[in-house]
Formats: sequence, structure tokens, C-alpha cells
Amino acid sequence: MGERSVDQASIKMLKKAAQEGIETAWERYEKQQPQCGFGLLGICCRNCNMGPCRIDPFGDGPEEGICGATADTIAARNLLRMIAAGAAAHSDHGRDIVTTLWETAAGEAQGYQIKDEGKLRSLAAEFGIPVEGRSKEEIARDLAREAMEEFGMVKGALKFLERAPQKRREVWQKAGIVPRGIDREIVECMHRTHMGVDNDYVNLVLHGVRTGLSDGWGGSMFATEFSDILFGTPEPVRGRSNLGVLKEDQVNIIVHGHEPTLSEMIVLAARDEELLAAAREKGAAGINICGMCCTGNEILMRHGVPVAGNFLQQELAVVTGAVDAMVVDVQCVMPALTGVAGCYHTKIISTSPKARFEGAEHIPFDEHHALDTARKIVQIAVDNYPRRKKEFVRIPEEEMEYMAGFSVEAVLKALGGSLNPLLDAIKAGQIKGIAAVVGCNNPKIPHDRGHLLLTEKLIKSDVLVVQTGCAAIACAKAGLLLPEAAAQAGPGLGAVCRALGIPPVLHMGSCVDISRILVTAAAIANALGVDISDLPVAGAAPEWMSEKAVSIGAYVVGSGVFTVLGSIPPVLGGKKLTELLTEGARSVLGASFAVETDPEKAVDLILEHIAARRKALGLEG
Ligand code: XCC
Ligand code: SF4
Repeated sequence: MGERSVDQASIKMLKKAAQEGIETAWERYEKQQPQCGFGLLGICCRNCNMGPCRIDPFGDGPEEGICGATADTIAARNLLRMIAAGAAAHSDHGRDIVTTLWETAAGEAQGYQIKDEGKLRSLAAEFGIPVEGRSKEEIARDLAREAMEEFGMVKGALKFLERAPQKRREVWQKAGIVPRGIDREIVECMHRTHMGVDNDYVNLVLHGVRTGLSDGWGGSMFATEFSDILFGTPEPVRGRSNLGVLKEDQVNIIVHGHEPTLSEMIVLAARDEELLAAAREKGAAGINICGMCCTGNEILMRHGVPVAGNFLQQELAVVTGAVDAMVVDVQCVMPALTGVAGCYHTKIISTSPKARFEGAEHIPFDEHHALDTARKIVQIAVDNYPRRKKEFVRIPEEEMEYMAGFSVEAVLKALGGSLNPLLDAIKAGQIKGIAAVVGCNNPKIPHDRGHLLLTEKLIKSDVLVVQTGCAAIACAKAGLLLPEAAAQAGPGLGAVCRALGIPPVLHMGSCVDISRILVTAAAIANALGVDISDLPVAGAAPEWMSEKAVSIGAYVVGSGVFTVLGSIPPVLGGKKLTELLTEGARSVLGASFAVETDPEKAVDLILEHIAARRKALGLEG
């Protein structure tokens, strides 16, 4: 099973699954082989019912669809639809948080509070909302209203774009890709990719970048900032990770999905004395809430809640036989879960009206009765505890401590209040640059291997690594999110980490929190008076799989950051499109993509890029 994962706990559970005849994503992946070549290359189209059409990649067959669309048009349209779906997912999440703040301010949401009033007031000031002598509820309502307008097209350009360096904003102006409204750009993607609308691959890609920007500097940024207002801005916190966090003698509840509105309430409900007493009555020593994927990241960032694993471990968690309930909301939840759960005693509880699963118990979650609903869910898990099939329970012992919680505010605090120590270290070459290693797992790549190889080599080369998402969970499990990991860093980065007491790999949150990375990059660029594309920074998504990752890629490159992808995007069938993404984009955006499936070579690309940027800035080494 070593070829499937580099994570020992996962390898053990893969073996257990095999013994017990449970199929996982890896078996299903094998059954899909060989995967459709047209799909892999991005050159099949079913955007209208004259089709489906396919382009022959070898040039022996059709070179265009029935309507005349070429390989580049088809692949670009498909890419745009991926971006639209990804941006929609992030932004709809953002919208839900904005709505929750609005309802909280109106006194209509149960269990929520405005936890970070300071952030509320500073954001209100950013949006030009009067704060003097007003209650936090009054301010929050106005701010939420302002945010809601950003989803439409009332204002002409997104407010948060003003956080970007002047030079970057000029790049967007010049390219004609300033995002107007968050929803608007997504809708326009769907319009442009309809049969017979936008057929120019360059024009399509430019709008894709605009849509991505409306995610990164819009929907995702709202998700992050408003979550901080509601649940608190993260500060450094310690916790534990990997499947070993499950407890044999406790009621284990895994919260899986993305939105903190649900997971925060489950965390709160699990502290309820009555429910704890109920758990003891059933013979359990307590209630153990653990996270998975990005909702796990949300609660580990703010509470140090244990995280059971990342994307490819969701089925394996159920295979432990020790999960009494897995509570899911939206995104990255495999439909296969209910089938796996059916072989054990685990209850899969869906909660979002947007996401139902055949075979799951559906407990609709809404903000008005959030805490009551959370209690009900915890009660179901407690009642399920005695149904555990003891003979099938096996929890791997692997667990690892992590330090997380590096919001922009926390990073500044760790630096003593200003960016200067970091800038000085970069200027002096102690830290060569910063790399964001983010994204998913993908059975096409040994689980976690890409994340770990890349991150280990980068820190060894004195590159500070910032992370979010499943990449961060991979590194948490490997012990890289600990100050002690400074020993694995190069001499320069290691010394800086030891002086500040921080890990060489900073966990900045869930995937919507890549907005925190954008804000940090913008602040560094502003401090140096340059564009983001001038900085010695790079992005990498070694194991990405989701459409959200495509939207992220679009806005990261659109923000001027060179980005290396470790799994191949479905565009290679469009030769001119591929050339645009990997070369041509540089002349317009100051950044481009690279595709490199070998992590060692990916590191080299990043180091070369960082060295070139240092040289251009006149920095030594
Ligand atoms: Fe999903 Fe966010 Fe990817 Fe992980 S990293 S597989 S998107 S949970 Ni966001
Ligand atoms: Fe074929 Fe064109 Fe219709 Fe796509 S839009 S299915 S290429 S005819």
C-alpha cells in the first residue's frame, strides 16, 4: 500500500479495508483505468446537443466540433467552466458566512456571536461604514449589507481589490480583467461558454482569471474575514493530527466539509454538560470532536481541535470502525462514504440543503436553530456509540502534534508587530523566499507524497512555506508544523524560526484562507514598493484535484505568483491554450503556470524562480 500513501496510518487502514473487502477511492481509481484520453486532454465538448464532439489529438480525425470549435476553444471553455464551479463553491461558502453575520447582528441566529469586534470595526472602516458610537450589531448589519452587494454588480469593482498593490491593479486594468461582481463573473463564465458565444481561447482565459480574482479577492476573502469576525481571528494554537486522534473509549464525531458555521456549533454542543452525561451513561468517557478536510482546518485554526486527516482519509476514518458519526456539509465529501459507513456502524449525517447523500441521515442545519441542531446531531452520535462493532474497531496509533493558527494578524504578532523582521531576513538571504504549498490529495499521486517532498525540500533550501487545505494537514501529520521542525530547515530559515519560536511551515487555514496568503503577499509587495510578481514567492499545488483548485490557480497566477501544478490539468489538447497558460500569460500577468509531476523537479522550478526574482530585486544569494 506504500505506493498509495506515504502516511503510515493510512497504509494501515488501506490494509484493513482490503481485508474487510471495502473498496476505497484507490480501487475505484484503478477500475477507471485507462481514463478517457479526450477528457484528460480537455478536448471533448458536450456544451450543446449537436455533440458530444471530440477532437482527435493525433491529427488523424476531426480537428473541430460540429459547430467548428477547435481544440483550443473547447479546452479553454472547459477550463472556464471548472473555474466557474470552483469560484462558485468558494463564493457561495463566503455568502453563507456573510448571511450568518447578518442574521447574528439581527439577533436571529442561535449560538453565534461577534467574537472579533476589532476586526469588525476595521473592516467597517475599510468599507466606509461609520463606526463611532455605534453598537457592533449595527455595524455588522451594515457591513454584511455592503458585502452582499459585492456579490452582485452594484459597485463596478470589488472593494478588496484595493488591498492589492497599485502596480497589480494597473495590470488588471490594462488586461481588462478587474472583477466587477462575484456572482456576475461566474454567470458570465456560463454565458461565454454556451455554444456560439466566446470562441477565442485568449479571451476565455482572461475572463477565467477575472473570475478567479473574484474568488480570491472576493468570495474567499469574505469567507475568511467574516469567519474571523464571527468565530475569532486565529492565533497560534497547538493540537493533534492523523487518525490516531480518534479515541477508543469516547464518542467520536468527525466534522467533514467546509463551512465553519456548522463545525463551530458542533464543537460548542459537545461541551454541553447534558450531552456529556448522556455519553457517560452509554459507557463513553467523553465526546471527541475531530475535523477533516477544510472544516477541520477551520476549527483547528481557532480551537486546536484535533484533525483526523485530509481528503483521501475520509473513507479510511470510517474504516477504523470507531467513528460514531461523520457530519458533513458541502464540498469534497465523497458520495462513497455512505456505502463504506454501511459496513460499520458509522452514521453519515448530511446537514446542508445543498448537499444530500443517498443513504445518509439528513438533519437540516440552519442558523436560526444552529445550536439546537448541533445538539441533536451530537445526541445521535452518542446514541450510536453502543452500536460500535468492537471486533471491527482498530485505530492506528499515529498521531502528531501541530502548531497552527497563523492568520496575517498572528504572523505580524509573531514578528513583533511589523513585517520588518521578515523583510530583513528575506533581504539578507536568510530566507530566500516564500512558497505557498496548497491543495488537495489525488489518487493519481501517492497520498501526501507530493506535499511532503516539496515542503521538506523547500524549507531545507531556506524557503519559508505557507500552507492551507489538505496540504497543511499532510504536513501537520509529518510534524512539519512544529517549531522543532526548524531543525529540518536550512541554516537561515532555521535560525529565523528558532528566534521567533515559529515552525518553518506556517498553517494559514482552510482553502478560502488562501486569501490570507494574498493579503500577506500584498503587504510585503507594498512594503517594498513593488508588484507581487516581483517578489521571490511561488505557489504549488502538488496533489490538486478539485475545481476550486483551478479557480485558486487562476487567481494566484492572476495575482502575479508563478505556480507549479503537480497533477496535470485537462488542457494539454489545446496546444495554443497550453502555451498561453505556461508562457504567454507572463507578458500579461507577470506570472504563469508550470506543470511538473515530479516533486523534485517542481522544487527546482520554484528555487530557480525565487533566485531569478531575488536577482531582479538586487538581493544577494
Ligand atoms: Fe477539498 Fe478543502 Fe482540496 Fe482538501 S484542499 S480536497 S478542495 S478539502 Ni481545499
Ligand atoms: Fe460540439 Fe460545438 Fe456543440 Fe461543443 S458546442 S458539443 S463542439 S457542436
